[in-house]
Amino acid sequence: MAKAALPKDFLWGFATASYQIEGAAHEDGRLDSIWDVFCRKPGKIADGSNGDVACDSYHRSGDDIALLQLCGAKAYRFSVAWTRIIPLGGRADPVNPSGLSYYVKLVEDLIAAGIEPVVTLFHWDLPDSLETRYGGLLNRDEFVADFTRYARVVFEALAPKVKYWVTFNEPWCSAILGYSLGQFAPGRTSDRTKNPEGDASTEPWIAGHNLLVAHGSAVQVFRDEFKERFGGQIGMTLNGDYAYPWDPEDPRDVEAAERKLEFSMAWFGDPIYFGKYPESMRQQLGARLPDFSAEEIALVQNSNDFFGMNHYTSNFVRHLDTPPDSTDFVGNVACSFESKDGEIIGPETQSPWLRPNPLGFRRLLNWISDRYGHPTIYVTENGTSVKGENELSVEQIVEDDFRASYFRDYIWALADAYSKDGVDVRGYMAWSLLDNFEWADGYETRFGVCYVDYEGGQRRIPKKSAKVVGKTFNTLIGESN
Ligand code: GBH
Repeated sequence: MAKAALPKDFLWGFATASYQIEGAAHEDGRLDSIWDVFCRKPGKIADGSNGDVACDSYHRSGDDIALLQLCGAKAYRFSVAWTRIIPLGGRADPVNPSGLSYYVKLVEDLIAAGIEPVVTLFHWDLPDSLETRYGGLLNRDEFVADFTRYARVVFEALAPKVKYWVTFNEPWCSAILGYSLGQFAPGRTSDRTKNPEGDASTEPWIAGHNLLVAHGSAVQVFRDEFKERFGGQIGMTLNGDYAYPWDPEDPRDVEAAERKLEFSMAWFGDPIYFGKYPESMRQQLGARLPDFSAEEIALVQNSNDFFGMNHYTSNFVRHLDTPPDSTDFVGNVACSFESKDGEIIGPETQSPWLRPNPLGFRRLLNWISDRYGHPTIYVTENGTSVKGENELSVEQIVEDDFRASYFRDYIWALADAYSKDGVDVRGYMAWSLLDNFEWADGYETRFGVCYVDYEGGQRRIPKKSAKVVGKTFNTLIGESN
């Protein structure tokens, strides 16, 4: 059997997202995104915080680049804040030159430092004016046209220098957390204790559909107007947990695990690679799942140059004998961290949904590869929080052995998928370069390989894991020589 190894040109580095790190929320023309507004609502964010200051990366990109260099990173994935580029968001609204120049300089500085930029166009921070004007993601024609124009403006400024593009980060989260559970902006849900508005039985599927069409439309612009001139690749980034059957001997659990994967990954993957939603979703959701028109399919099918994958954890999945609720979004299954045999999937972290299970990562890479005909995959996020980390002293936080072994194990699982299973995975970005605004969990949950002292002048200190990521890649890439 082949030895675990990665190729010389393997692209590895670290990832962040605009609202989680930039701060400067009201500077240089930036206007509110739906996250600024969501954070102001009582009870939405665990510690009552917001992204007004975050890691202040808007003023400290030099520090961030220095950290990337220290870590030996070859790549940096960041996202562009739509509200900096077109503060009001719409296709007839003015472009904000100072917003654009922030990202132009960031890209130039990264390249000067020998670091490849990987740019995400949308990591959840929709201009709020589009939400209030026409319902944001729920309005297909307006949203698709506005996103397409925004994408074109960013391509025009950055395509000469940026070779890796992600349209949307985790459309599943935008749709389910934003329109079903109401945990993320805009917080719509059928749960009337959380929001007077929303319909979890229909809106997530409409939002998801419109995200797919907007992705397809932006990709068409990229391919027609930029790709030939400047080169580069574009794709969508999906999040998915791996699903093991709760009882591997029970075919109904085996099927349930597969269905769970389809409801998360294949919801977006199948339209892009096959031009239709998975059968299991159509069956359960019926007409609540929109149909693709011929025009939409022409945009969506074959719109990935690569498969972008975010992955953190795995579940045991069990079938249910009762019919699905109209608000179900997992494929009518029960998920747990314990199997029928009492096997625990992995140790606890600070995030209730996250338990390390490196084998699940290898399995999911194989699942994607097999289902979609061995596409090129870039892992655009992978990482962990650490139980109780925020309660520790700085001296203890930087000795993050738990996170360091998470990365070591997951990166070896990735190398196994590449060298033993033949998965065409060419890049990996650890989440995250910095401790940052962890959405509804605020600042209490840390995901960074670098500690950020929010109250202490934004001091950044690399943790042990920052070095371990680089060391692990250097070992695995060294093996291939
Ligand atoms: C990523 O999503 C995000 O892209 C990134 O911005 C974020 O900082 C990072 O995760 C760490 O959280 O609360 O039980 O309903 C990862 C996928 C899917 C993880 C939804 C949290 C919520 C589960 N996310 N999940 S629950």
